[in-house]
Amino acid sequence: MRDSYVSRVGRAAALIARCDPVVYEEGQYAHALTPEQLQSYEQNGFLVLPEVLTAQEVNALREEATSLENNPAVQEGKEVIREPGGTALRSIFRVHQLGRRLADLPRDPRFLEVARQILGSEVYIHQSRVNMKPALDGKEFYWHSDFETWHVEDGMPAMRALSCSVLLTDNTPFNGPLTLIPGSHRQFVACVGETPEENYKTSLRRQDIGVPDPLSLRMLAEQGGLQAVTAPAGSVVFFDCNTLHSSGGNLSPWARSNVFMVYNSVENQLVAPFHGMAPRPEHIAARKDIKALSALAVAA
Ligand code: 6CS
Ligand code: FE
Repeated sequence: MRDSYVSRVGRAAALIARCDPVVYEEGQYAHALTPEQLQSYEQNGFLVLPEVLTAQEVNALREEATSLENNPAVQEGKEVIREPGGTALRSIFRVHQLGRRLADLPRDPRFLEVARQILGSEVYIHQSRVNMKPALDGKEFYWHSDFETWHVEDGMPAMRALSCSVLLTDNTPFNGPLTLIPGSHRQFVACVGETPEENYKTSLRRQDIGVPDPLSLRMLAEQGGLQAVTAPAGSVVFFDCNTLHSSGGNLSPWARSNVFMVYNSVENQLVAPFHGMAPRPEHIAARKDIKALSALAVAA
């Protein structure tokens, strides 16, 4: 398969114009967003929907995430990533297969229909996680494009995936909110440096490889600005797989906990990772038994 987005091949950084649509099938495959919302997503590479979930729904989800966090079997499991330089939990992966409410979440029509509309096809979960960003201790996630990693390390062919982040706590200016560069999804930043073997064992704690160079970052930020998603618990952010984003450390005494569900088109299933790397494990990048998600009869 031709590699349209060559990155981490030792050469200098480069900007490659996106050659994939942002919204597929002109947004006609399903009907969830208004034309204005769809246009805003297409333009910026993300869309914030405030307070989609009720307080009761969010509390139940947060309780389930907390019980996973405190579950000794989960704590010892491969899905847990701890903060760099410490032991506090940073992320739990594959949460949509670990908790009941979290299992229903990707099939909630309020999210699934948006993903089907934007990706213009049936969809499945490529990856899910809860990023806990604990109080006083949650470290940053440096600037990156998820697609750059999913393309190079997971063999995701095209930019036909998106993340749906459900805020389990208020995201404020003080607890490390998700921050995005509007419009950055239109340029693929080819990164410098070679990928070490089993890179995920360190990159999920602190990502040093596959991050954009300062000049490209600055150029895209000067074009699109920076937007922090400060919103109440229960709000939802949809962002394109290639939109540059980061989040700062959390020095506030309140956690910033968000669930991330990554929807991939069934037409965009993973192939062998580009540049001959070994595939990452199933709990980080789904390859087996891929089935299109069916919507729950009613919202979870
Ligand atoms: O490597 C990955 O798949 C993960 N890395 C980051 C920093 N964001 C996306 C994803 O969770
Ligand atoms: Fe990310």
